[in-house]
Amino acid sequence: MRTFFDPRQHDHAPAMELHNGAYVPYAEHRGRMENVLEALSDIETPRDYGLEPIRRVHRDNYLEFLESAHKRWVEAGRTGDAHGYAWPVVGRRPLKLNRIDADLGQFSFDASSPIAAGTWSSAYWAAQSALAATEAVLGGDRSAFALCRPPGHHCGADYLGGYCFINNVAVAAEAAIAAGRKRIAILDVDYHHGNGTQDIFYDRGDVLFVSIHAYPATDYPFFWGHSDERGEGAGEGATLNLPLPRGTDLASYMAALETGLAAIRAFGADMLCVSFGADTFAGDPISQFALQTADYTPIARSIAALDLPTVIVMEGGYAVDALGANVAAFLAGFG
Ligand code: OKP
Ligand code: ZN
Repeated sequence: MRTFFDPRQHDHAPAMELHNGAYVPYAEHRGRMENVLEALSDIETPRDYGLEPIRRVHRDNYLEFLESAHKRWVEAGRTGDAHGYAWPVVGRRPLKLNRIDADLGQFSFDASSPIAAGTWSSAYWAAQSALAATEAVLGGDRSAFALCRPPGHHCGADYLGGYCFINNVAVAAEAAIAAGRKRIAILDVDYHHGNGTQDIFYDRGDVLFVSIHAYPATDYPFFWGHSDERGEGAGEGATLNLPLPRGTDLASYMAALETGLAAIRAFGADMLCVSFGADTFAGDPISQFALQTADYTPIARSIAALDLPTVIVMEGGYAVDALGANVAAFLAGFG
């Protein structure tokens, strides 16, 4: 399977994140990718598809903010990474504010995603990797893998959060639609609910979003991913949330997966995009499912049995020493 990664995806290097009341080293670090790169071979760098495919997903004011935020932070006399501290929980509306701290609140939903000097470059190239994998699949490959870092599924059209800045899987889906595909299914198997992807396609009938994740009552991102969120307008019924309890093992995971796969079959997709997070692994330091490395192969085999052209996009996975093996086990299922 062709695999895409650009070395500029390493540029993003925030130092610390707010975790349970203290600043701890940033969990979504370059060592994750280094472990995966060691486990895979023949990595290709993507070509540059430009900003246009990213603008199909994200609003211009958000992209302008994201590209300039760290520079504005430095110009405001700050050191280190840009962190927000105030959020418009009530009455979020497109106010034009020019203080960097106001914009950090306006364009984010949490405090877990500081913006560093290299953030824009890495997020941009992660999206280009997703576009290269999409191009491979549109060109006839059965599947392709975009080793995206930073991940993307928590960020929406005009907000970042959850270590995510550009929604790579949404960029891939929109590129497929722009190339003439009519119905896209997105299957999100990261431990955390893909709230950004859900929001982006919530009112769309041509993109089915199916997510298997930890109950948002116990786990981040809390405010999305509940089973009563089913889409709206033309997208009514085109969102399916399958939350599972902490401690979920392969048997119960497979039962939820079969429900999700049945919905994808019924939808009649002509292409599949998978948001793959390996943070469902038993050893993940920030997650609480109980999957083992060998479990990723039968999971992937069931997904591959849909027999759809498939773009696989990397999301989370923080048990760094096992990440390469977990990714390799998953990709092996598409063999
Ligand atoms: C990103 B992905 C809490 C910090 C929460 C956000 C987790 C983002 C996960 N102590 N950090 O879905 O793997
Ligand atoms: Zn996750």
